[in-house]
Amino acid sequence: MTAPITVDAQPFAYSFDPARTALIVIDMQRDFIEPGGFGETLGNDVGLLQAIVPTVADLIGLFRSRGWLVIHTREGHKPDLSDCPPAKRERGAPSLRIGDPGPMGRILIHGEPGHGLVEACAALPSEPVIDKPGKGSFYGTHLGVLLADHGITHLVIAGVTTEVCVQTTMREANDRGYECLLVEDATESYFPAFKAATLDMIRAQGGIVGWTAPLAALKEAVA
Ligand code: C5J
Repeated sequence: MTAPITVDAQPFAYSFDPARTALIVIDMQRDFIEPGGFGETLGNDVGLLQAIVPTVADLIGLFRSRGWLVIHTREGHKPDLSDCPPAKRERGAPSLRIGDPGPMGRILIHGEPGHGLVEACAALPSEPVIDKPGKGSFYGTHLGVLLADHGITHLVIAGVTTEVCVQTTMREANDRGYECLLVEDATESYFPAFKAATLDMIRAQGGIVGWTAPLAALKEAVA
């Protein structure tokens, strides 16, 4: 065990042992963040998400500089859509559906340009990338096994979108016993009110889902 680090967080201080902690960077994909991808086909303004890319890259850099574990996730589906429930593909009235050809290749399909991570948040060859068919990062993936293999007990979480894949993953992790810290300015939603509500509900009732803190608080704690 290395010396624990304590972050000034809400609803109270968050302590973690770096040797037992992983950063999970959720779905920093072109399909959510750049024009022409899945996010925009759903009618969203992707500019809000673009704004946090430097902060997420900074957070990734902090973990890398210390040699701490960084894990990335990507939401997407097999080219034959066998892992995409029709309910997910057919719901609503997007301008393009999952699997349709768009400006960045087929929407949310493995291997297509839009499915990739934005350049500033690209994974290093040594960093695990979890491909997930759902909103949560544990459903249909080997994330749980990977974390167990590394002896991970604590997760620092970032990425998009706050109330969808980030919150779903944090809830899945919390139910599995992980102590989770969401980095407030390294996550974003297409809907500012949804982000604010998610942060509130995570740390309500004594941290019922976990903790939140800005990146500056994490940096100060590790300095
Ligand atoms: C969404 C995600 N919003 N990564 N996916 O559909 O949050």
